[in-house]
Amino acid sequence: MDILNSFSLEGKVAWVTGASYGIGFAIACAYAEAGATIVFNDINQELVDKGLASYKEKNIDARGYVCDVTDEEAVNALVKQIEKEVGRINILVNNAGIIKRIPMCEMSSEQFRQVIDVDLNAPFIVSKAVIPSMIELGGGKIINICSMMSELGRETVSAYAAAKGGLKMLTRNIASEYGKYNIQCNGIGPGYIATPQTAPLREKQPDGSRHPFDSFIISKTPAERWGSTDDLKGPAVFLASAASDFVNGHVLYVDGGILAYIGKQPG
Ligand code: NAP
Ligand code: GCO
Repeated sequence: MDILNSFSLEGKVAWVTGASYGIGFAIACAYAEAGATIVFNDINQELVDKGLASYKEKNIDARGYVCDVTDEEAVNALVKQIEKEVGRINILVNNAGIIKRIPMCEMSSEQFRQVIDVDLNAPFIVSKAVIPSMIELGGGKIINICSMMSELGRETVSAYAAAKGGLKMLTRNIASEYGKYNIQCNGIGPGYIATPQTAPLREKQPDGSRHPFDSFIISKTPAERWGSTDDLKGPAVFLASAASDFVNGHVLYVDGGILAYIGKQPG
């Protein structure tokens, strides 16, 4: 296979969870450009319809389904429906996620549990639902959307960091347990990306100045900018394609260098 063809996703069915917009949407668009058939879900019909319209604007004939990824029964039913209506799933991206920014001692155990449920339990549920069919197909690709918080902590994101740290280890464990079936499970660890999820961290101040956290991230990023969802497309196609068939259990950080950098010196 020549090197460019090794990045092709022609003939593949890719399911990206929570992909009506944001990072999931960008990854799905990249997969469509690489030749894959796109399937996505979101938590309600309004979001699915919004996503379908967005994909249509890009001439992508995506299939959208309403499904809460924390609901194991709904996920198992959806996998059967996708296999019947579209085909068996070759590529799964566990993208759906939430964050609650609350100081830990002010966070209720229910709030903590909600984040763990979406960001960690759901990737377990969805991966478990698709792996048997991937084994029958002779292999597959699972990509878990991890985070800087798979490696680092910060104030107010205890649940999210615990979930994303766990997701890194779930990634490694799926790789370990199912690599013999030619299933590669890897993670993408986006840095700080401009999406609705991080909008509160970038809001302009009343005086028009930058949000303090915005300035902080610029000082912690060698690239001196926030990432865009476009920055994730190439790495996501690589991990979904034959080009990465011997890459397994790896978390590819797409962070502009944050994890390598102590931070800009003052002055
Ligand atoms: P986003 O804008 O909040 O989008 C997340 C998507 O997941 C939304 O469509 C959301 O629907 C959906 N979702 C949430 N809970 C769900 C559930 N139970 N079932 C089905 N869908 C659900 O987030 P994003 O910034 O694109 O991030 C996508 C992923 O990347 C997340 O896992 C996030 O943790 C991770 N990440 C983001 C960044 C960043 O800087 N943005 C960096 C590193 C990692 P609703 O609109 O209903 O919430
Ligand atoms: C936060 C941000 C981050 C990003 C991302 C960084 O509040 O610190 O939301 O958690 O979402 O996970 O990689």
